[in-house]
Amino acid sequence: MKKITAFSLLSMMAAGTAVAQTDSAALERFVKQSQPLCERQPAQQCIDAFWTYADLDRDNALNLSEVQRIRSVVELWVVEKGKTMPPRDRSSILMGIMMVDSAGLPTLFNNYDTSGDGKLSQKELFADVKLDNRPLPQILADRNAVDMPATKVKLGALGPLLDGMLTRR
Ligand SMILES: [Ca+2]
Repeated sequence: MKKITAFSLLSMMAAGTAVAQTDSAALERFVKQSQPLCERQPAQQCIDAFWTYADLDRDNALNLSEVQRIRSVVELWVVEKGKTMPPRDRSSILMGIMMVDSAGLPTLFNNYDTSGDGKLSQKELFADVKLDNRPLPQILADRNAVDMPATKVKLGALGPLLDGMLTRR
């Protein structure tokens, strides 16, 4: 009896690892496919690609567990890629995860979920960004396209960091 329990525990753990590695591989594919699209195509295409990747239950919105999953998968992916990733990219992603964790992902989620229905729509996520036909990174770097005061409020504890990041550009 004990053996069966240990075995099923082991296989559960193995299954868990397999799922995690598949998740990380899926993220790798998503990043590779979306990078050229996000750099060159109108922002909406990049957002739609992200949504297709992130919205697991296909209800057109992201719930907290979908967002938490992305956070975990990104961490796993960075750890797995390890030294094959440029150190600067690696440390900025890990720094991002640390910042999100210190602010608290559920808190950030609730700040963006302005309707309070537990789901994040594209509209809510980009409520403070004036999207146009430029690629998303260009829009996000444009102070006139991003409502900074509103974004700072939503980022809460991370708000002050936004100034630092912008002055470094
Ligand atoms: Ca969803």
